[in-house]
Amino acid sequence: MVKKTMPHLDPTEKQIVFKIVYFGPGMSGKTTNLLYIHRTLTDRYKGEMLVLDTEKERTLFFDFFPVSLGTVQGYSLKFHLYTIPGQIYYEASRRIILEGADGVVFVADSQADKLDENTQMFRLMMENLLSHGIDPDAFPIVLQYNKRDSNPRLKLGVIEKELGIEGMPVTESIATHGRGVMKTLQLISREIIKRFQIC
Ligand SMILES: Nc1nc2c(ncn2[C@@H]2O[C@H](COP(=O)(O)OP(=O)(O)OP(=O)(O)O)[C@@H](O)[C@H]2O)c(=O)[nH]1
Ligand SMILES: [Mg+2]
Repeated sequence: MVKKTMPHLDPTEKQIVFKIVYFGPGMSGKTTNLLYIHRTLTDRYKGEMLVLDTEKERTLFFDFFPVSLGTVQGYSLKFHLYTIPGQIYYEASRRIILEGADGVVFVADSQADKLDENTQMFRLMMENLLSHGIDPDAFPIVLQYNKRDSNPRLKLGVIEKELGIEGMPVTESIATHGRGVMKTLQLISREIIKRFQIC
């Protein structure tokens, strides 16, 4: 049974809203993930996609769209999907967008020379979560190795090894082809709901 004190539960509207943030370094494929999900879902499940302040293909503030997943115990279940801007100087925007997140997809760039950018951004994300009072160790995070079509590319596991973390759900993807994108969304949704049920 869901707790009435949960901030994303709205008894008046009879809906539960979860916030999923796609985090990761610049150009890793966060917006491409959202665009693919938005294209794939039928109208019944999705709201309009908002792509804010884009310059060429770089996100300057965030992308957003809502997904409706049906009804649980009379409550409509929704996911709000966001991306952050990956360029390093948008730290303040990243902090704002991460606030109130229920889970994160960390979109890593698999190109062989991107290990440092990935780990640097992952560390920034952990700091951000802590600054919002979130314990990153007990927080739903899915690590997506995107751009698996790169050559040469990072081996699976190197990011976790470099960061000294383990046990995180991992997916592989080629977001431009949609490969692995829906699987990643399913995994993070499952992690979030699992945690919500425990609360
Ligand atoms: N080869 C390849 N290119 C990809 C893949 N995913 C995304 N891209 C390309 O990478 C570039 C950046 O993708 P975006 O989705 O805009 O990246 P982003 O993470 O939103 O970037 P910022 O908004 O700057 O943080 C685009 O040209 C995409 O087409 C992939 O799996 N493989
Ligand atoms: Mg983007």
